[in-house]
Amino acid sequence: MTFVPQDLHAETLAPSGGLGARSEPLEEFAALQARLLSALHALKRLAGETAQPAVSRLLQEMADFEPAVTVLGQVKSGKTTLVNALAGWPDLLPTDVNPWTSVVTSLHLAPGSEQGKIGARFHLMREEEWDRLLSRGGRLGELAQRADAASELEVIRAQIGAMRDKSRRRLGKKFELLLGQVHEYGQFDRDLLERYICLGDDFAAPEAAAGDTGKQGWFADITRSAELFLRAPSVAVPICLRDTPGVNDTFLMREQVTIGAVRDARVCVVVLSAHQALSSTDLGLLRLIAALNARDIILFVNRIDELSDPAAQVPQIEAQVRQTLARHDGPAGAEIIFGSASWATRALQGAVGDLPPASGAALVNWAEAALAEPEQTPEPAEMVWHLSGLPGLHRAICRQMVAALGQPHLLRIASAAVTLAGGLRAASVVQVGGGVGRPAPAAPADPGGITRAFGALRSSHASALAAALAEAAAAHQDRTRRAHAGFLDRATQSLLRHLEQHGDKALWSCDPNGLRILLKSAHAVYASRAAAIAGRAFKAAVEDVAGLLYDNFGDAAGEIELALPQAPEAPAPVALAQTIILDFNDGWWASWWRRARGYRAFSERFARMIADETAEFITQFGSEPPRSYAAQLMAVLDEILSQGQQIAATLAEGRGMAEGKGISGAQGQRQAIEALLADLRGIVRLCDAREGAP
Ligand SMILES: Nc1nc2c(ncn2[C@@H]2O[C@H](COP(=O)(O)OP(=O)(O)OP(=O)(O)O)[C@@H](O)[C@H]2O)c(=O)[nH]1
Ligand SMILES: [Mg+2]
Repeated sequence: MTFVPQDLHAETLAPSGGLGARSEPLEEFAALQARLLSALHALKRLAGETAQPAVSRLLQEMADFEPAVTVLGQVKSGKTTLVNALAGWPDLLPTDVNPWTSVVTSLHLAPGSEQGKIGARFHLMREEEWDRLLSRGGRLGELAQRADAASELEVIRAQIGAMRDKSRRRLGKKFELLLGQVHEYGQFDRDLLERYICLGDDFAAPEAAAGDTGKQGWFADITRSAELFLRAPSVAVPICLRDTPGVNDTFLMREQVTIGAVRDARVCVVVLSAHQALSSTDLGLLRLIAALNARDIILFVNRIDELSDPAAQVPQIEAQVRQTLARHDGPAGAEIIFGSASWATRALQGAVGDLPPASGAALVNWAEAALAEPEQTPEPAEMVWHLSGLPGLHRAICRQMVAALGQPHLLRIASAAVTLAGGLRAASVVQVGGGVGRPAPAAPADPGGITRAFGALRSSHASALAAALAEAAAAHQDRTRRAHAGFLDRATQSLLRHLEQHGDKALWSCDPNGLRILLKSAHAVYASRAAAIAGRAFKAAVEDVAGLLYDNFGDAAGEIELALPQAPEAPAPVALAQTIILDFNDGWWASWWRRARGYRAFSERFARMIADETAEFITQFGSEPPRSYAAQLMAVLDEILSQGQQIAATLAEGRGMAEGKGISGAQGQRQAIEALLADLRGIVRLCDAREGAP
């Protein structure tokens, strides 16, 4: 057997019939997805004019589904190299010591038999975003304003200023015009990517004359996001791979961008460098990891090729990473995979013969530890690929992708399809009437009356849910405020103790992570309450819809299986990860301390200052997550009622059809619907079983 790395990659991410292919979760998912798709097409054929648009909507949702994997992590840990290797495309995105990634880049990979770059879209920052970063009113601007000399914030202010000057100088008059633009290309190459997504090392240095738009990094500092569209034989279903800038404590420019990118991420790969894996200096990254949902995170410790003795060092690094995570309230039990994107790249390029000597020695050392029993001499590239950790990472990603995204998506669509098919079956009962031994349907309903009745249901359920969620949100705000007050209180107590014991000469500092932990648990309480409230509201709505259908269509309505949707999970409280002034313990704090010393009512001033510094953060945290989650939940409720109304229309249509169609035609239709329903229920069961699986 000749080994082609690309194919091996294809087998792991998207098995195409090779060894162990059937066990791959993504492969099973793709098969189930195909089955649901053909059932939906059958449903569309059976549906009358009234029900067809609803089926088309489900088909559209199937077509739009694109699970995403977000790669984040330490600066220069090899995120981009890893993203390329995951895509099976070693030199796709630019990686190097310089340039470095400065924007969130989404690779939209669509299955295809041949690799191809089919388009690129770049969003440039909007005026407001730029302003928010730079202006005095902006968060960073504000932080920088308060910064005293020699503080980290001074560095940020300098960075912001340099960036603005550089962009303005370089782009000249075009600068204002460019803001907010979207640039689209039918093709892309490395030069184009470098112009938009990489900042070079000439970052603060003088640069080329205005008009030279071909240079690396030309638009990078005003680009907000990049989307690249590709065909890849390595994927079984459309997938989005998202590369993000490194999380770096002193380079806050991109913090908001990265936080925004992980806000809704359910599959996060956190990349660390083996030689300095997660120390307590990685505060920005630790904050982000701690704010994400623990089960959504997979850790990849990269660059083990740079270790002198990986076999011995890997277990030590793992212990140290888990310890650091535990200390920072992070996911200490998360899956940790060790590997080397460098080795993966070599394997993909078929260039494993000329590894640098140190890397080769590390490989041999790691092979002894990682390969349980020497296999029957695998091909070198195959062995390197295996040792690179990529197959294990693929598996973990696929598992997580199917469990967190794929399976709930199929379950939702299949359940909606069962309801629609049940509506069709009921319509056929209406047509057949007593002919198949069922009671005759109730007296013909008045369509205008049904529409009005649904209108009334919709508004009463919507206002009930909105009111209950508003109450939960108010309780959340209250808990948030109390957490804030409790934090201030404890911090002040601790300050007083410090003053008693050490006087005001010794510097004391205040760690805001206690506040974050309190807020995170407040958020968890809110999320589970809101989900429970929504669950009850959904159930009540489904019951009322069933009642309304029964009142209008009699026993025929009993044929319908109304789906009871689950409340979607609340997004992780990633806003907690943003840097607040208290995160900076150096310059500004020392100087505040110096200035404040000797003042009376020291602790009072302290409490006021901390309260001021955290007020906006607290207000925002108290209101924003409930607002966005409530909108999500209200949309699900609306869907239940639309679906009910849809079915009423289908039933009314069935009654109309009864006059035109013979009984045998209706019975044939009924048999086809029965078969389809059985298939759809089978799909629902499979999705449900998976949901219950660990
Ligand atoms: N030795 C070794 N080098 C690696 C590995 N992965 C990446 N590199 C190198 O490290 C440098 C940085 O890699 P990138 O992939 O650009 O790292 P990054 O994390 O995306 O960097 P930023 O986006 O700037 O934070 C490049 O020169 C890569 O070739 C690895 O596993 N081992
Ligand atoms: Mg990068």
